[in-house]
Amino acid sequence: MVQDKETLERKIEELKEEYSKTKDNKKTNYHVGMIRMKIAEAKRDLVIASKKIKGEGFFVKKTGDATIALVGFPSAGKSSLINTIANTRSKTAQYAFTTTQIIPGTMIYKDAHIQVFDMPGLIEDAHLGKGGGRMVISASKSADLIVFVIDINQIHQFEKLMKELNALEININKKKPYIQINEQDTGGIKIEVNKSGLPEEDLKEILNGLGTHNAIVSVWGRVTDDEFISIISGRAIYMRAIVALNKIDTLKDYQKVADELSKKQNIEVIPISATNGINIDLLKERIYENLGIISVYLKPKMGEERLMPMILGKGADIEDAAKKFHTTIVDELKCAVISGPSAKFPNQKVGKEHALASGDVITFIKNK
Ligand SMILES: Nc1nc2c(ncn2[C@@H]2O[C@H](COP(=O)(O)OP(=O)(O)OP(=O)(O)O)[C@@H](O)[C@H]2O)c(=O)[nH]1
Ligand SMILES: [Mg+2]
Repeated sequence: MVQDKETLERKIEELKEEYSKTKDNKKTNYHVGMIRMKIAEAKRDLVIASKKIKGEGFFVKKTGDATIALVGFPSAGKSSLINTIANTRSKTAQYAFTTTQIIPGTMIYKDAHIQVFDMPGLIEDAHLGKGGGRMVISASKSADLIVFVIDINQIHQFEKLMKELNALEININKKKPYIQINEQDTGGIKIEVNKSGLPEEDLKEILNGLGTHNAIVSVWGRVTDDEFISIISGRAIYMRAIVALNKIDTLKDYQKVADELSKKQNIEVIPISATNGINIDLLKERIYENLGIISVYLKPKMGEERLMPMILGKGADIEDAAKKFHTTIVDELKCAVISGPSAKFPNQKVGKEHALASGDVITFIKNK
């Protein structure tokens, strides 16, 4: 049954009241988790009931080797930044809500084509769809890395941003705890491994509450009850992010502010000025590094000058490079000749499992 807006708003208020009453009682851990889940669901229904949100299920076409999203409050300098790092002209202005659509651009760094999305500014309650917030967050989810753009004079906005993302079950810079659930026909719930930090009883109750009654379960990492629910219901999202702390030209002691923010929030912070061009190369380098990519260069034949760049994931080996180049070459591949950072000496002969490094030059050698 679809409930109307007023009913849902009332329901959320009631649940919040119940939540605040039960919150501090340790024995009701599971109950609290369930209330929070119900609140989250009611909020989602509210968004749908409001029908104000366009672009839900919004799709941004991904191109290039990787994608980043510039996310922040209005006037933080997102558009000024995309204009500096990418080949785009996105409108900038002193007033808020200058950007109303997602503007794509391309940043080229070490031959990698990194797609950049300039987003409309987020505001409080963005997760409820305010100011098109859900569209922005939903598009950000498709990125490989989020770059939070924060005005150094407004650093309190960082926590607000995290709150908006957390409300949509997006976890930032957290490792996803490994949870294994093998459903069975009978036998009840058997917990084989429990490194969650939660009592076994709580795990069982949550699983029962979500309709799993027979299963062999292993939880390999620490989780809260909310996170456990979020993961097993398939809604949890894990994303990497860094902070571009902008407008440092307006504050003398910017490094101290950057260090404090980084330490407090446990996130990498790069102090920059988008309009004055300070630390822009450093930011590009940190984006590239945090994307976990490497740039290697294929040389078709020994002695040839022409090099073809190829972008791979960190940890890739010769065979991965061959696969990306052409699927058929893998079967014929004998070895490779490499020069560069991963080679012991120029033109070293290496096998298929040789791990590559950024800047390597590779020539494939086929079986005759
Ligand atoms: N002093 C200073 N001003 C900046 C810097 N970066 C951006 N600005 C100014 O801040 C204002 C807002 O910049 P925008 O780039 O439009 O901000 P935005 O985050 O795209 O804003 P919305 O599109 O409204 O979300 C403009 O007047 C910019 O000139 C900077 O590094 N230093
Ligand atoms: Mg803008």
